[in-house]
Amino acid sequence: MADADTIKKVEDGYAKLQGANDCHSLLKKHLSKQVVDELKAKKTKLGATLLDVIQSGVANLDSGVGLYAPDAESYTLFKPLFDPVIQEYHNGFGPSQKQPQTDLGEGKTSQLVDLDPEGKFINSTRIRCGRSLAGYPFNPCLTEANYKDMEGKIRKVFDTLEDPDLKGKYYPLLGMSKEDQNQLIADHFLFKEGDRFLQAANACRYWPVGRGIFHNNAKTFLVWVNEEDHLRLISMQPGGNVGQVLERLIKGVKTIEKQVPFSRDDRLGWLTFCPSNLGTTVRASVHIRLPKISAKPDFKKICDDLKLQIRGIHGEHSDSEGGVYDISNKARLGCTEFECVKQMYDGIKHLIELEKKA
Ligand code: ADP
Ligand code: CIR
Repeated sequence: MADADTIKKVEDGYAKLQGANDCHSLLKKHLSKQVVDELKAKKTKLGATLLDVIQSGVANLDSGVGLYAPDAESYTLFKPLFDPVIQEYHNGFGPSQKQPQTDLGEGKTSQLVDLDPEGKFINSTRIRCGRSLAGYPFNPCLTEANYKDMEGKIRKVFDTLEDPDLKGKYYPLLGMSKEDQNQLIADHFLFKEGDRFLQAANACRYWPVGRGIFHNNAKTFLVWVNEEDHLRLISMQPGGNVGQVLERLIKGVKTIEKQVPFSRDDRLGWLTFCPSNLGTTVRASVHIRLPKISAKPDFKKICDDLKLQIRGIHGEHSDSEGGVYDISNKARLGCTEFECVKQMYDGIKHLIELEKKA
């Protein structure tokens, strides 16, 4: 059972959220007094409490989601909070629904012809998915030894990659020069440092131990190690050839998953630290210039209706620069991986048509 101090902090957090009129997170919306009272004393086997779940959204009132799962058990123990958040984020995925079988889109990538063959709109295309190593909890419950151990395991796998599209080198954050790190971040290859949402979730302990990036020479296949998720597998390249980007990601996922077992839940699919990434874990995005339609007041509504999410040029919680937006599928659960990519593909095709007509 959670101790009195923890319970008090949960109650104070609830009061803070209630008093914050400019907070519009899913956490605030779904953390009712009834949910607080039902869950505030509970503790997972690894010792995670409701405070661990909500503390990022309490500290960051501008959160969109506002909660994280410290371990896999949290998704069931704190279900009365997670389920409505999951349902609202992922297109109504209800408590009795199940994530379909994985379908990355093998054999179907040729359907995804270049969205912008003349190179007028799309700077680059990126598809990423997250994976958690089976047998390890998420960030707040990991020890320094766990980080080292996990990094060691995955480095061995990187060493076995032979395919010319995939093979490359692992660069640990520990020992990387600030200059190299900042350049990789500025070029959109590496995760940023000091994310306040992750820090408040207690997800950056022992940083930079166990954190790093693998990439091939061309920086078109990359793997982030131990940032928000244990692994983020990424395929990206200049232009709008979504089919090529997906083809490379499929190759990478299939090669790596043969060697490492990943955590999958029968209902929630591939498990991730943030409930927004559950299921497929796929975010397929383009960096795109749509100067005419993006200037319209209803641009966000157009994207919402297409089930697309708009981010800024440096990822989540950043702003657009030079009229370039990051537009991706929003939902990742209740659909297949291929459907997530197709959601982005069809939506972007439509946006380009609107831009041409405007
Ligand atoms: P994630 O996509 O893993 O959820 P972020 O939104 O923080 O995380 O984005 C991570 C990085 O990937 C950022 O630098 C972002 O600009 C970059 N990125 C995302 N989509 C694209 C894209 N289509 N082309 C180039 N870089 C991209
Ligand atoms: C928020 O609620 O805004 C942050 N905690 C991020 C939520 C979704 N993004 C993510 O998982 N990368």
